[in-house]
Amino acid sequence: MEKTQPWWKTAVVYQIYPRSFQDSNGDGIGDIPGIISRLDYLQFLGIQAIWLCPVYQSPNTDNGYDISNYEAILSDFGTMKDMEKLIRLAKQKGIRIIMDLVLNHTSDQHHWFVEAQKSKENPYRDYYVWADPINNHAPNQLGSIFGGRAWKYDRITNQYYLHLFSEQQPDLNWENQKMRTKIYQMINFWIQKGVGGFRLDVIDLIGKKPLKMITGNGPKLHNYLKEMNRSVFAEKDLMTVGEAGSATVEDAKKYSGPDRNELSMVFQFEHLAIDQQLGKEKWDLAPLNLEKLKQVFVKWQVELAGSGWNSLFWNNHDQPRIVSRWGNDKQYRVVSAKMLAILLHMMQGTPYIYQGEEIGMTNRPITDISEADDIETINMYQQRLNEGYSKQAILASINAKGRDNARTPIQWNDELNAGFTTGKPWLAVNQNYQVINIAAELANENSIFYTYQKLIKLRKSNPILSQGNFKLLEDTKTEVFAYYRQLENAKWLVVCNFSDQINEFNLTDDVEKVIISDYSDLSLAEMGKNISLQLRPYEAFVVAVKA
Ligand code: TEU
Ligand code: CA
Repeated sequence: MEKTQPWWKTAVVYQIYPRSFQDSNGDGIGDIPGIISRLDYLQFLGIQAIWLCPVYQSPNTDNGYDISNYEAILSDFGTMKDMEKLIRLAKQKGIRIIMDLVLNHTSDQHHWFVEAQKSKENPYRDYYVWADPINNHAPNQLGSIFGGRAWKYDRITNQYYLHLFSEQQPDLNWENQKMRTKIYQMINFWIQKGVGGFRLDVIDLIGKKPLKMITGNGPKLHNYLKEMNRSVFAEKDLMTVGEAGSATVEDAKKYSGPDRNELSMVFQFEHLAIDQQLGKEKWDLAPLNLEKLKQVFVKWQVELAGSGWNSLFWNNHDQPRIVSRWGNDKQYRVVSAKMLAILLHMMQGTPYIYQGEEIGMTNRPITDISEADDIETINMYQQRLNEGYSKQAILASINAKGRDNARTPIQWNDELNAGFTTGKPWLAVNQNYQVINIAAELANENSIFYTYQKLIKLRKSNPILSQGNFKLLEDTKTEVFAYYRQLENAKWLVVCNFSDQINEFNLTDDVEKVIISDYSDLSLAEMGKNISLQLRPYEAFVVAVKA
């Protein structure tokens, strides 16, 4: 057991996608003054940090993940003054701002790339990844994550540049020491502004060796992270979380091991790959396999304990809404959203709440591609049409997995545009806002919101959650996901019915106290030892039991 824990081990982080959070000036785009106006709400929810998706200057090919100036704020979002004010006012409320660092690539409009394109001799040329044609073709078959080839031909210099994402997102060359130094200076610029940490976009890609077809987990990846740590993070009480889609448990230990001096933790995606066909793309849907989901969580919980740190999340701005994905967004929306929250927030790690998750916001289905905004979705649609898929099949994939599902405006109330804007929202508001909105949640003491509020409080005040060990109950029905957390004499039992059916659960412990439950009428009196409980649809509870 650790004596003094870093703050982020008992923290819950709230993710804001600024474009969709709160508009303050009627242009239909969420902005920094809008976030400032909602800090009271976030403080009431109880979170300790905000992960703010990119707010830097950007032509918005990929909604801010294509940065043209790391040290300027996109005018749609406000000014640097607004940003400084956000950092200051949030801090006064005990909330730290975690900036999103996109270090694998820039926008093609970043002045480094504008220069680099001019000639092979330009001093910025080597900041990016260039290669000669082979037999008048791209150097190899490497594909872009957003579709098509990852190499783009440049006529002026007769070379190709690498873009693992869109053509407008050229990849930075991390082998270039000067470029790395500039990046570290930029990170220090933000540290001096008083931010609480960083989320590092696709950080597993920076060690790429594209001519050898290596993208994730390249040979020098961890050297770069150690150098970055020495140059900027060391001794500064910052929280750092790297997005690492390729990370296995062994990799995560390297990134987040207590003696490794790299990052606080990583986002791994193994649990979110379970509903896609093996070896295929996320669009190739497969039903959720609950046994597999349990195995994955158990593996990460048990194997990272003491030798790394987990991030815990169901959602982000790239993922569909969890209540629509693995809960039930119709009859059992409220109770299934609470079950999913309880299941995740009782584990060891740092939980992340993606905006709107705390009120059970749902996916937003579309009937025509013209309703889509996201570049990944639009590119995939074109590509699959060319490959002969039916429109209907492609739209079904988009409605299940498309990134716009999570990007619709936050539903604040039942008024015009859900209270998000007085103008025309950049992306249509989900039509269910009259039923699902924050004002309604706050007015109802049994709402999803108050479950999240309570979970955040529990984590802050119960070391068992941050430090206790984890053990799965093996002898349950597949649909029942149950585990113990234990720290010295304290022992908690977490029981979740991951199903819209009634399921039996045999209680073998002496129950002392109910910690939290998703049905408000759960009674301790009915919870004797060796009793068979009939768990209701999506019923979840946590009880303290005799150790
Ligand atoms: O996402 C990484 C990434 O690879 C995603 O594109 C992911 O594969 C897919 O969207 C979800 O299945 C990060 C950012 O989170 C994303 O928003 C950016 O588009 C991307 O990097 C490029 O910067
Ligand atoms: Ca605005």
